[in-house]
Amino acid sequence: MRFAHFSDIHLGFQKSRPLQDVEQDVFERALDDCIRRSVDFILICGDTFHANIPEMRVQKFAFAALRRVHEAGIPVYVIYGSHDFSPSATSVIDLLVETGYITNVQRLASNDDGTMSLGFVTDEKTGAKLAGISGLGASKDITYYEKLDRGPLEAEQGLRIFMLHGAISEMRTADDAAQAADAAMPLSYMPRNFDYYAGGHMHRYNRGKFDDYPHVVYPGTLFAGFHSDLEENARGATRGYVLAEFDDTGITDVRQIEIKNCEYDMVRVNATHKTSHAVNEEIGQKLAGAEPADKVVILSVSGRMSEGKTTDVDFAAISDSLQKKGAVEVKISRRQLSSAEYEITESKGETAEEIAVNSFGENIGQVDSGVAELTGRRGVELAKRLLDILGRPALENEPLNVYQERITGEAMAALELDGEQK
Ligand SMILES: [Mn+2]
Repeated sequence: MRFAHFSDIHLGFQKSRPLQDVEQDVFERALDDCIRRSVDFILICGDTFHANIPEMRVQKFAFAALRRVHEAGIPVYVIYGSHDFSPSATSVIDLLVETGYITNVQRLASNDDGTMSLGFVTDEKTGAKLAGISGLGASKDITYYEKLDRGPLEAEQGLRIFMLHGAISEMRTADDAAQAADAAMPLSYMPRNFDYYAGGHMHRYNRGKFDDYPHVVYPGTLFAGFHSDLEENARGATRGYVLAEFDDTGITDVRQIEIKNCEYDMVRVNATHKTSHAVNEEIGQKLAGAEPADKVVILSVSGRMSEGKTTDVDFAAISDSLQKKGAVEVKISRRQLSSAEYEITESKGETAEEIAVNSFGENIGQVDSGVAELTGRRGVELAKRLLDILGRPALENEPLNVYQERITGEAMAALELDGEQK
């Protein structure tokens, strides 16, 4: 028997048409691969979609692909992630649950004594027992773990799988922490002695073995859900899903199944002690021999120039010329480019996500509030979540007043405020 484990697919993340096509293609090929291998079931551990209401184009191909899986007789078990959950509005996940193409695994109930109980969903064909807790954004799900009554979960017999969407301290590398700077929880928050811990939220493939926690696995994103994921792809990161084999004795094999996405070209230029003119020249030379057709090109320029302004490096022209040569997409990373002649002080960070977190972190000390949610690390997470919500675009044909009301509702829910949403 075998199951496939996915997470952080982030359908709808890509903004340009060529990368949207790759995103769709990768998703469809991955699910078709599962059908071809006759997996017994599929797990998706959160952030299946990049937003709770993705655009119709995304919903259409996702529904079609999941219908094929359903018709092949393969159940799909999911939890929400921090991106596709909404406390105030219906999520596309709820629509897919209604069609019967997927099952939401979370069976969480509050007890009178303040603890919380978690129930199992049993996979009919294999008898595997699944329990899971969704990611709620701003690491709010951690409060569920703190109240979780783990005894009955640990006493359950049979093959047990625990699905989660969150960072586990023991598994997190410094790079992970920089990429998604939210709170991590200790492994001991999970019920012990499950056969397999199916993780989501961390975008890099990672597996660990610990006492009482034999298989803790993060498949990572399928393609990209952060801009930095594309750069990691260009540096050679293998993306795909995890295939786990099991029998009556437990898990017998765990391995990553690679799903190729697209071709990349990574061009790095060290600008240290060079003039802006020399940097332009060097970029030109390095790109002259490049064959960017049908590739995603990542141009990374870093270092402190001796002369000229960072704006003298003509990234727009470079990007144009690469696109004329047929590049699928040109991503320019210049966060670590500076000049001795013109210093600009900015919040540090490589990605928009990091910059936001760092800026909030540097400024949150000025918030004079007795409310714990608005200060410290929790305040930073809440601010990041609000920024994410407020940056969401209107849906196609969505009237302005409906859009405003929806976004206001989402923001109020994130702040845990009731009241007139007008
Ligand atoms: Mn994610």
